[in-house]
Amino acid sequence: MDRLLCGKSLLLLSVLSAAALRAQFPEIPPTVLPGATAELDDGQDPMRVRLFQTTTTRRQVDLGGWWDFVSDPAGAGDARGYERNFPVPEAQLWVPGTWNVVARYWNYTGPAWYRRRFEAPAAGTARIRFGSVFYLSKIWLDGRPLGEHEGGYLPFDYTVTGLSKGSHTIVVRVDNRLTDKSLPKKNVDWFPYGGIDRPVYLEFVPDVFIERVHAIPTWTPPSGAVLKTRVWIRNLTAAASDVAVSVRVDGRELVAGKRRAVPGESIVELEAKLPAVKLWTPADPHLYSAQVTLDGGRDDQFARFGVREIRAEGAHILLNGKAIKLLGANRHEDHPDWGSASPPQLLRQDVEILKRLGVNAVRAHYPLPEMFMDFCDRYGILFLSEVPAWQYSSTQLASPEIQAKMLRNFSEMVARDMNHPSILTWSLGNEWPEPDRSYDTIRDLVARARRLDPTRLLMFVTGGPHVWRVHELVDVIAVNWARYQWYDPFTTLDRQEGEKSAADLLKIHQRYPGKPVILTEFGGAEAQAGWHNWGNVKWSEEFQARNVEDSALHGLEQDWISGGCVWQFSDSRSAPERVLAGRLHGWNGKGIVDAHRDPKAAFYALERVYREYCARESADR
Ligand code: ADA
Repeated sequence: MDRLLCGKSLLLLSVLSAAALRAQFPEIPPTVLPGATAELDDGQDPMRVRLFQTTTTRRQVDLGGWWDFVSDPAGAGDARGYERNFPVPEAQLWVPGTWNVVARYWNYTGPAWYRRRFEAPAAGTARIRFGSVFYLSKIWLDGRPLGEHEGGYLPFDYTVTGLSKGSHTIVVRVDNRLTDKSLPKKNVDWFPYGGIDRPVYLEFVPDVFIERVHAIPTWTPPSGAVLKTRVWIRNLTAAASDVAVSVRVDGRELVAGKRRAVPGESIVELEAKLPAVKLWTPADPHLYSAQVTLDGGRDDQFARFGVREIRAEGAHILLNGKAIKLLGANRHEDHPDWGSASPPQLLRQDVEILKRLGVNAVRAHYPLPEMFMDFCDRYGILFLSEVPAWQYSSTQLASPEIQAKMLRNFSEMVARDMNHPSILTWSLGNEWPEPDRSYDTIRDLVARARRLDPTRLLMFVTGGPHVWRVHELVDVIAVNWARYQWYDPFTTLDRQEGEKSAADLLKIHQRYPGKPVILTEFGGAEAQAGWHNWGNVKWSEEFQARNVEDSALHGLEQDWISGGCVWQFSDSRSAPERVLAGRLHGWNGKGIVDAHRDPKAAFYALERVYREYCARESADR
């Protein structure tokens, strides 16, 4: 009885202090308000992919907007040649977008066809770039095949030579069915939104052009840095040529030189010292802009970078030489109105809500949009990015086909995101149920991934507090942990249960005292937004708030845990075939804000934990 009363008054206190907190932090940036059409501060990228201008030389044509759409459940379109004979459209759908937010196609998985006509303003060589198409795509221009691509979340492009000025038609066949061999696999715990779900555009390029730029700074304490600029040059002609490559940083020429561009692809490097740099930190995320130019203006590309150093030392993660704790959240690309195709305003709104929460780190199960990463760079949020190799069995991990997909995805993720100072870790996947059975496979994957980016911390995420042998392979031990097991039907916030899972977690550190541990997912309790209960009752906002708070505090109080990320930021839709006890109407309801971003009690509880931690930290300094 006493315990109950004590529990009630604690609960009352936390409700009251949540109210006090609300009064204490009433300032919500205006752009957080739903429906606000925020001007993007640096939004000079007219293609709305990045937060900054990417070129001054290329003429670009946005291929977003209304596309003709037809679903093809019987898979008849291939035989009927829809690429040339597109049938009467069923609908016009917005690109970037997904058909799974349109009532008629809400749960549709299968093939579907998109068509758009566009005007090329000039003749020439053009690159058509898709930010992401989920999941399988086949693309035709004027009835001729451009290529096929597998996998969402990452960009791909086709170069078209001899494009004529005037009208053209592009047709895309998309199929969002997942299988046991796809990445992610079928029955994954998020929705396989089908469609052209990130921006698509065309740009004119010269015959010798810049394909990609990596600007890789190395900090030389106390205040200098060396910038290595790696440039991928594509030469479409049959002859090698010498090109003048120059690198300007914040408008000033840093280094220039002649380099040979052979037919096909060449990778050239230029290195120079950056004197007196300002470091990138979460509190003061200073960014530099690098502009790479070919032959004094024949082609150019911009990259953004920040100078900071990340390394693991003993049980700590050091950012610029200082141990950091992650005050993080997991985020799915998901919203009831847009599915996986968040418009820029939503990306910005989410980042601002996360900042208000006090977050300094975000993790996702797959690469998030480039603009989200740009926001992380600008707002000082670290990012933990992952290959969507979610819960593969040992049989799946043993498959060479799956391994090849994982490594391809990893290298595409590094290729796209190498420049972001916000990227803290790369993860090869999540919660493989028996990872020690795949020890040799995982060791090889880790070694091959490390070669693709030796500068970042490498890990894969394990589920629950188990001591695995494979932990010895990674730079950071990543554990998904909740003090109270949500899927146990008798879960209560019982002290003994909580102590046991904390003791199990400690065993990992005792076995690997020289490695940092992070809680890649913590909290992990579902709450029906708006349902309150005074007791420790599952599904109530109060239950979730206590669980999240307890797990977060545990991660911050142990010196050997470098913090973690709450599971999860917002409620998200799960795979259509996923039927689980412990689920709200097919959604994953563990968001600390609901799917429309309205806060639950857990949001305020975690905000208090994160802000009090920061206040203590700055007082100690
Ligand atoms: C795991 C998994 C998440 C989610 C979560 C849950 O931790 O990594 O993707 O499925 O469980 O809600 O059960």
